[in-house]
Amino acid sequence: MTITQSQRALETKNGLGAYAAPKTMTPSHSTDDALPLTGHENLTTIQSYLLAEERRHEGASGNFTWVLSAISLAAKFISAKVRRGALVDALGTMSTENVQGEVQQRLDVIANEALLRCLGRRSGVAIVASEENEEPLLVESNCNGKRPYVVLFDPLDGSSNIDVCGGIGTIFSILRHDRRAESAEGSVLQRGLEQSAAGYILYGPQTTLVLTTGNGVQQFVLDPELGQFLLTNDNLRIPQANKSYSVNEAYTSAFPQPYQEYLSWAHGEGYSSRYVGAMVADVHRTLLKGGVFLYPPTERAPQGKLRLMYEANPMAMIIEQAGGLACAGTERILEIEPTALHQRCSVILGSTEEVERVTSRLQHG
Ligand code: AHM
Ligand code: MG
Repeated sequence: MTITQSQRALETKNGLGAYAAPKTMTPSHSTDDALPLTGHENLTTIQSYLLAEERRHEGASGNFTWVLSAISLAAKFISAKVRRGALVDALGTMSTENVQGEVQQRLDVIANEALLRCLGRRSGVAIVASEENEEPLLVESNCNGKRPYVVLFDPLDGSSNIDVCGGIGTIFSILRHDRRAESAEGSVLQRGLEQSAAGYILYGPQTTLVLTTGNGVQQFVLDPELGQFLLTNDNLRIPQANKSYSVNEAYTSAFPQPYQEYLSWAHGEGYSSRYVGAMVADVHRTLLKGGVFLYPPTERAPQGKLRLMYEANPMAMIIEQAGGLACAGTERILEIEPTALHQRCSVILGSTEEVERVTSRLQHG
């Protein structure tokens, strides 16, 4: 649309020339519709969204907004590296292993460093903990006790998809720093229910950031031309049901019996199967379309494979805030008392009806 066309469209929509507006406008106008540049463009950035939220909380210091802005900056940096991939020599493996004993991909390391650097320099961050580091890192200059937040993350989830141009993502969880704790790990080991915020960034055909601060779920999409995450949905809700399950079905014979029975029941009911093999991509699809995502215990991983503190907890908070359920077996994930930073748990999350179909089998199994 040309400028003249879009001006005309506005004139029709507003009943007056858009550019006649200054007469009634004062500098105190701050909402997007006070200055309808085009009337159609989405101009609510994640920063403006967070600042507006901050204003609703009396006494907010701005620290939280600052922490989120560090995460969105790191996400833009990671997204740029992911997009260029082999062109900037960012693909392939390192000669090192991470704390889980897994071979690190170059992008794992790049993403981890980006998050550590962005978060480590922000006031507000007391401790950062990553899937890639054995111990939580105490941000050095925080000993004055003024920094209130702990940030945990999986810098690049779904590493096996990196080299094949598949969906990958970053998952994060934000907790309040517990100053009574005797060690950094002591402050980190809080139940998922204590999370102040949680989110993920999916580097797919678009880069999208999904966030909850405990007040519903918001989705932002990175506009590559503006270099900004723009709000596209301020209240994502998960469908109550959908005949779709997401699980690595090759492991079926290693799952406990009730999971096997659920899958065989779903086959008879005409369910479809969708599995990307990257939790961020599989949970994102489940959130938007409904269904259930499962990573059950297996013989090889009796506690499950996914990590409680920076994979299951943040995803559980998002799914619950969107109106769904998230369980580890029959237990609500957000109520699990953690005992170790890298502890694993099994996961069943998604639409309420679909999760209940699995958990009821586990209860009676
Ligand atoms: P990662 O954090 O090392 O990438 O591993 C976690 C990933 C999840 O994204 C995904 O749901 C799962 O591992 C896939 O595991 P599997 O290959 O056993 O199905
Ligand atoms: Mg992961």
